[in-house]
Amino acid sequence: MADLAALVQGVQRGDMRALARACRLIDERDPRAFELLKQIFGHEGSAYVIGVTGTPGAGKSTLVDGLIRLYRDQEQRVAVLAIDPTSPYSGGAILGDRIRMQQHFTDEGVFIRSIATRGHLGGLSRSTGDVLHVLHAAGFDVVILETVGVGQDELDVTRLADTTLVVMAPGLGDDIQAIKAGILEVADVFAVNKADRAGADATVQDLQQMLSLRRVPIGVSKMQGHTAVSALKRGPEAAAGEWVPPIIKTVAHRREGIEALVDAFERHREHLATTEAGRQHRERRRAAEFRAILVQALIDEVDTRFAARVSEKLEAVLEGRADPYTSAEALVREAMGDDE
Ligand SMILES: Nc1nc2c(ncn2[C@@H]2O[C@H](COP(=O)(O)OP(=O)(O)O)[C@@H](O)[C@H]2O)c(=O)[nH]1
Ligand SMILES: [Mg+2]
Repeated sequence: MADLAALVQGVQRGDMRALARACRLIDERDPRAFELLKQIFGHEGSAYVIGVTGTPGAGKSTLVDGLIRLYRDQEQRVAVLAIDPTSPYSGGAILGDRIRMQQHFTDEGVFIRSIATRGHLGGLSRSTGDVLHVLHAAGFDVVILETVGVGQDELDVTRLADTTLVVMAPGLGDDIQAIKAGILEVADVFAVNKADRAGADATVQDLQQMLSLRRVPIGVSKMQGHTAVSALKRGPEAAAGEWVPPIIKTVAHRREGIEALVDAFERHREHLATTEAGRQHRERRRAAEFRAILVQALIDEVDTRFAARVSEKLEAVLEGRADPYTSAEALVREAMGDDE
């Protein structure tokens, strides 16, 4: 426990080794991780959390690199969590990015870590959420969550963010994928990166088109549809305080458009801080987190205390002697202590 106290203090000081250790304990679901999370709760700062998602190759990592530099120039402390559900956290797709980001490793104001744990209930968003608490406690000003792709896990992760940036690039077939992946729903800001390439303006127009369609309620006439489009063009606060995702053109490797991006983030942050929608966003996030923690706690409890009963029931289900519904219901009753 003296060990734990030292870890808590290290985390609160923002000590890089303590942070790495805390992340490892969370990855491993070590019981000490929960003690740590309990102890730091209520002593947290509030980092501004930016989720970055989009098709592989769109330029997310290059943009994140530009963002780190800009925030560091402003003397803000930055943490980056690279979310990669497909590979173990020390390797895979992240490795290239790591090498690129190595220049930041000697900077005490930058913490970079990848998260790749699979198989946790509540998935990646759960362990990412835990790590976020640690980073808040360590007093970072900005946390960037960069996903490798745009699957459901990644979209869940971006829901942990205050602001979600969706990065697109011309010629990647982004538009169709975007609709499929529900990206329009999660995006607060769009970057159309690789604006040095042909087709960037077309990508911007496609996006504008899709956003305006989304904003027209079903059954509204074409004329009103027109109104919605022009309202969109008037800027982010156009329709009665509703946030309309701005579209920013960037050329990440030349660091063009990064200031405009950060400016859009600031406006969205302000929007969240001052509107009912922002309050609801925070409340939904906390409610979802509590449910995920509760469900995990219940499962852990059942698994440790009723391991034998769980396997008995499972066997009966596998052998076709019992149906899974009745079996699960019976187990829950037993666990709750009301098996009459
Ligand atoms: N032409 C051009 N290439 C870029 C731009 N931004 C990034 N790239 C290149 O695109 C490739 C993929 O970038 P990366 O940041 O790794 O994309 P990620 O997979 O979304 O993280 C790299 O070779 C970058 O150098 C840009 O604005 N213009
Ligand atoms: Mg990347």
